[in-house]
Amino acid sequence: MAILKILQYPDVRLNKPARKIEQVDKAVQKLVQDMAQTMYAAPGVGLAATQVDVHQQLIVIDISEEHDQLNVFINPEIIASTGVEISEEGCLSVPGIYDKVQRAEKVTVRAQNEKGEIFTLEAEGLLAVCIQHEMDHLKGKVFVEYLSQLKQGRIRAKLKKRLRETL
Ligand code: K1U
Ligand code: ZN
Repeated sequence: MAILKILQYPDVRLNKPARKIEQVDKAVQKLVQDMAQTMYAAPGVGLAATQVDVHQQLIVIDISEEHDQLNVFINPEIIASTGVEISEEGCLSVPGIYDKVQRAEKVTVRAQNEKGEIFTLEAEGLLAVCIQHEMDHLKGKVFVEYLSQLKQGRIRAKLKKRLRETL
């Protein structure tokens, strides 16, 4: 397994839409393992392949405290959604920035698992938020892009300043 480098906002590669995975082969299974290890090490509760500069439709999520409930979503599609909820989000690609985003309250997602098997899952709470946040990454959208232009400008300036200070 390997820890992968996570792209940092405003890297333009975060805006690239991901392609469908045609075959769930050994290379995809290795990517699942590497992404899970990267997410746990960060630490985070989700990670999209886009964030590690792999532009394929693959997400890993584990919201358990014990890190023993890994959910793998390959080629995910939201097939139903209900309600509206506003909650605070964070992102490993936008470190130290948290803000409120409006999402669907409950979602039903259809995807393939790491064996290539199709499943459907109904989610609410943090899992629903996380699925929608990670699926946005696959479309090339970062959660801060829901915020006002003023806030986005401030976040960009803050992250660029932080980057200069670490060089
Ligand atoms: O970068 C990402 O896409 C992962 C992101 C997922 C997420 C969290 C909360 C709301 C929406 C999406 C994170 O994991 S940010 C870090 C985080 O929330 C966390 C870190 C350690 C323990 C618990 C949570
Ligand atoms: Zn994110």
